[in-house]
Amino acid sequence: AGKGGVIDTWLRKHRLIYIGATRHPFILAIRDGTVNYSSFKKWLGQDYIFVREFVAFAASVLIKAWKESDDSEGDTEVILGGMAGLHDEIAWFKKEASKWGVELSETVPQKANQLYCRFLESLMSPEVDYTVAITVFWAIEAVYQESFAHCLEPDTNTPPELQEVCQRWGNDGFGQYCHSLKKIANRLLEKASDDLIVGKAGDDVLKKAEVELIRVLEHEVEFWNMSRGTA
Ligand code: HMH
Repeated sequence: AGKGGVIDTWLRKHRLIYIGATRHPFILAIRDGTVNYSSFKKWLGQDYIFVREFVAFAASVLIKAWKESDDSEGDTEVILGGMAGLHDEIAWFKKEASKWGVELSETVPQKANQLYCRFLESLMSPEVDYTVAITVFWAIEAVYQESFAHCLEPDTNTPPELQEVCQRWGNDGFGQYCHSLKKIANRLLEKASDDLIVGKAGDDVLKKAEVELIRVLEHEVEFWNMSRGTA
């Protein structure tokens, strides 16, 4: 891969869908202060359901990292740190839901959410390569990091009551964590492309990682669409 690694090469190649996921009208509405609060509440309830599913996916990635190697690179610590973050996030969702009057126990997953969760479930299988799974894991976290960090830039009109939400994924610590995940993914993708050169089975892994990355971006767009009530 060229400079910046495999991931940046793919993001350049699939730029439009990446922009679609990280600069969605729902995010732009938060950023310019025109967000519809019923959309926000819908997103909150649906994302809580998604995050619970995402915890199980994270656990499956952790197991793959642990099986993969001697872990001299410290992959499991990074993933475990992410899981600790998800633990906080679940508590935060409960607090936030009660603040906004969203009844989580009565929230039912909508179609786009169900499809996204089903997609995650398919990737929890032991047959799915660690390289593919960590690429997906990075992409899911990175979309939220990019999206919410965009709402915290100078000269935005993000409403004060939504600043904390944006901080959750837009803060520097979360940015660092996403960077660590990206480094792991790039390292493994680089290895898969080296395997390709020496005639080992790297082609399948690379192709699948790229395909699943695009699927993540598509699911993220659908997820935002659902929150806005356009899907
Ligand atoms: C739909 N994508 C969705 N929800 C999230 N909470 C994240 C990504 C980031 O964890």
